[in-house]
Amino acid sequence: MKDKQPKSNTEVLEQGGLSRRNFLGASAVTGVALVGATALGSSLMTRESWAAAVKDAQQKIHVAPGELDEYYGFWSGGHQGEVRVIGVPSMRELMRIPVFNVDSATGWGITNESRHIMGESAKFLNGDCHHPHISMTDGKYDGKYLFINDKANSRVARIRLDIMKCDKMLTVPNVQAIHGLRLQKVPHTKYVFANAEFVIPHPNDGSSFDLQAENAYTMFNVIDAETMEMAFQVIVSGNLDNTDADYTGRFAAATCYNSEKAYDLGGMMRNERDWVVVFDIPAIEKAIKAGKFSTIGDSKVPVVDGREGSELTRYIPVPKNPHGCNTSSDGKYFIANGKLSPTVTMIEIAKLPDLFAGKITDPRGVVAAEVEVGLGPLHTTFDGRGNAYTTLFIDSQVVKWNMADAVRAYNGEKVNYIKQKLDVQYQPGHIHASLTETSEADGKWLVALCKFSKDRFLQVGPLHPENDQLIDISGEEMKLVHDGPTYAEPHDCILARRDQIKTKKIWDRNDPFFAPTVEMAKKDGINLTADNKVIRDGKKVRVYMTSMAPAYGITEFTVKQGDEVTVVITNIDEIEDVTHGFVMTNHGVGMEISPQQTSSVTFVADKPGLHWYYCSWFCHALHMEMVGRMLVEPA
Ligand code: CUK
Ligand code: CUA
Ligand code: CA
Repeated sequence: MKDKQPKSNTEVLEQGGLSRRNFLGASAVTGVALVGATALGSSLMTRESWAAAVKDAQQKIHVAPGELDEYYGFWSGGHQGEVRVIGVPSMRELMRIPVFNVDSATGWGITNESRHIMGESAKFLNGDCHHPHISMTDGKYDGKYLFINDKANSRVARIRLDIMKCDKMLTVPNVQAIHGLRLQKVPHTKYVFANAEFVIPHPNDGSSFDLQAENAYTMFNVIDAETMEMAFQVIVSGNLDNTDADYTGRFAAATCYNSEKAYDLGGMMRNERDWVVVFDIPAIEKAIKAGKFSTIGDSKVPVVDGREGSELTRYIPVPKNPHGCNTSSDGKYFIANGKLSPTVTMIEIAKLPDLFAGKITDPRGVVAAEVEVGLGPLHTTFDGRGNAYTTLFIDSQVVKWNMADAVRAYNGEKVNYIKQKLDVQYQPGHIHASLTETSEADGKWLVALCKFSKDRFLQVGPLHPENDQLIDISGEEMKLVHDGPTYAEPHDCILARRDQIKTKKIWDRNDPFFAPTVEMAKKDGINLTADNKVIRDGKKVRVYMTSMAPAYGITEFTVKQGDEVTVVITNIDEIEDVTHGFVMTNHGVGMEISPQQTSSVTFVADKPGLHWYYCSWFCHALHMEMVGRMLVEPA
């Protein structure tokens, strides 16, 4: 049984062509056989006991008005670019955190403070985020930061969870498309691990399309989590999809679906096995310390070569175009999800030191089990009780399987490791159980993030919402308890206990978020919490004002046509829900100024005339009256 080559389901793909309907139809046949072999408890339930179970589950998710959710959920906003904060189990949306998008309400991407954080990449108006992950200490969430990737523009951003704002953004140099992203768990999140997906030529100077050449590669990127600067990069063979880190602090692993270095679908599916690449982080650090690195072009980032044969990495063959890479919460396994193979591969982390030391010579020797779970396994999550839950994209199911039983079955024992298969609606990608990425996985809630949705919600035109389904996993059986429509496209989410996230109610005046603006004011001799002053500096005009409900400190000012105007507002209200806004009509300018915050925005006063500005957050009974006028004198 060991090392058998499971039947690839690429045939399924090929038979059905690429039509999604055929795709699902063809797979259903194979799916039936699998389900039949593993008779499910739920199918034996009576209608009455089913109804009672549903009612019980529904009561569990009911969070009454005024009551608080048990968990903070952070949802990726996908190619919409933001992060959303959702209460679990109510699935109520609590907040949105703009990151790789432009946000009209808060002025993210418009204000000077946000553009300073975005740096040069502020010129991009789009993003594509996938993987939100919370910083950890000793394998548990410390609630400090949340990190997220931008595949579209090769960026990684950090969100400070005390204020729920993005405070750092880094464009990863020398690579294209940051996809997989995970954090070092132990001893703490010193590093952010970020996979660059696409193979490109180096130098990428427009002289070559060739991906097979020696100088065509992609890299595993390691970022210092505190400074948000690049620590180092590792050249890999093939490409990189998803990644995760272990609980010893030594290893990170990543899946590769394009070991072929192909440029098209057929080519990328040629090999029956691709691989998981494992990185020995301390060994890489040591090599860099010893000066064994190079650099690329103008970049100062140390680059080591971790391609097949390197001492710094190991390549473990796994079938076929693997996707998700998940560390089990017991710390035992890296699990690679087969995607085009109906299997998951369990890589035994405890054996990796021997693989690196050469005591195990065949990389497949670290495979603890490779078991069939169903068609199109994409991602796996854990309940802390020895069970794993894998999404089956093609079967549109979540399969619950027991890890210890899977290893026994792989070693030839007759045990049924499949515990349950639950239909979801449909085509699930990521899956996430509460606290699953930590040693505290508590096995209470499971979110299955389904691609699109059909016949589940009111019709909203040709574009369908996604469907993030909430499943109760606290008992023996998974129970679907809630359908959560979401906008394009969460990919992934993360749940933390509410006591693990500590937020500020009002801004600290010394917050680094607006420190550059405070610095500018200081040079202008301005006391931001008291002064209301217009300062002219050649063609530049800086308007400093306070705001206190329901009035701005300055209600009229005059500039000349063509002036570059910077409006700096400090909200001196100290009551926690009195956020003000500033909108200059017909200038594309709007922003949030929460209590004790300073916000600023710069625009060109290019239209002569009188222009009203107004407060955009409903701060007071006289909110509508919170206005002012700018007079632009013709040049
Ligand atoms: S990926 Cu989208 S479903 Cu970007 Cu984590 Cu798997
Ligand atoms: Cu201030 Cu509305
Ligand atoms: Ca492949």
